[in-house]
Amino acid sequence: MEGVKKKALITGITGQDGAYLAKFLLEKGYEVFGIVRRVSTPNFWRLQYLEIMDDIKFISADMSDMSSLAEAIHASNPDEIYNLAAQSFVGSSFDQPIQAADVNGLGLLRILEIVRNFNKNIRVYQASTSELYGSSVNEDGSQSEETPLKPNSPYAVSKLLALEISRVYRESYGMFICNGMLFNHESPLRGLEFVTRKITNEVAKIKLGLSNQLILGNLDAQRDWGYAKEYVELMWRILQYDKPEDFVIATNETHSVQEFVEESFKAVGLDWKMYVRINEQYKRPYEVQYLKGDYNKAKKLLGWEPKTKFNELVKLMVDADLKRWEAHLKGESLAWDALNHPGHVSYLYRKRDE
Ligand code: NAP
Ligand code: F7E
Repeated sequence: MEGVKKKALITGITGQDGAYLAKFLLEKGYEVFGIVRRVSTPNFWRLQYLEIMDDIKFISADMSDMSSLAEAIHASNPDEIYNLAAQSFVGSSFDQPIQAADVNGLGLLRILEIVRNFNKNIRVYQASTSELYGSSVNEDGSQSEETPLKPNSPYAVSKLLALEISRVYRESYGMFICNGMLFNHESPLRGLEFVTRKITNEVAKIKLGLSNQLILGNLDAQRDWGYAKEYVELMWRILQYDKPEDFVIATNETHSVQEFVEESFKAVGLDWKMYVRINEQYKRPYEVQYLKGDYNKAKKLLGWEPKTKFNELVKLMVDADLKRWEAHLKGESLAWDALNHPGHVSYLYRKRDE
């Protein structure tokens, strides 16, 4: 049976979406390869949390290093590539714009060049983003596949390069490349610097007496927040569709950061106004103020609809953070504790090992 398994290569496998996608594809019977870069503190906590570390074949590579990417693609010889690796924090992209362009924009171009020369039948999923819309909005107040793009951060510009070059390669070389225009999606595996997880983590600490304030920036920004675990299935469905196309994935609901704060404190029975402070440091030089995605195309062609509602998402995140901190207080050893990570991956897959 091993021989008939489909093979997927995931870049960004140690990130939120990469971890959930790896689990989803393993459950679908895929052989899953993931690229990991060398970092001084290993970052496998999400894969450990999902208990899939031993099921993945890791390959050492970096999005800014063409030869390591080529080795990863040649060694895994995948049917599908999911390009999720990115410098994904919009705030940091203002501090390191060139790195964002290199990793997020040129990174995809490197992959496309390798695929074009190696095997044009490999299907490629590109993690695109609602950040591309900037202040652009349809008359009905939503953003869809047709909405003009007006990126207003170095992050969004880097993702625009990836989007446009993927379309050029699709048309020029007949390659199967698809963009998922994903709106914000969150989970207990979300990085702590993103606003949702920053809020739920701090609310859990406040509830348990481990903190007494939550410092935020722009409370008025509105986002279309969905559940990451549901969104990774869409990445797969998009690549199984009979034509390479781009799809908006969203909930078609928008909520402000303040609403997220209110709902989180409500989940633990506290009054948010007692704890929330504003600091300019967390405001951005140029903000995306409002996002609400129209996912009708995905509903029609892929038969998809989001399931988890906003208040359910907030609650499941708050509950997960409460559980973590309660376990921490009991002195339990946790998979998401950075100090508990293995110092290395036990198995680095290389072509020359075959
Ligand atoms: P994430 O948690 O920040 O994960 C990013 C991943 O990229 C990590 O595995 C990271 O590795 C890897 N990476 C960063 N720089 C790299 C490099 N130079 N070489 C190799 N790997 C590198 O992001 P996410 O939330 O899962 O998002 C996945 C993708 O979807 C990203 O491309 C993001 O831009 C896009 N996206 C996300 C959302 C969202 O709401 N989550 C919405 C739209 C689009 P380390 O672990 O080593 O840092
Ligand atoms: O900010 C505001 C902030 O950093 C959301 C990435 O996954 O989704 C994500 O990008 C909003 C912004 O996500 C704080 O100004 C207020 O308006 O959680 P975020 P993001 O910038 O929307 C898109 C779709 C992606 O593609 C990205 O990869 O919240 N906000 N106060 C704050 N944000 C943060 N991080 N921290 C605050 O204290």
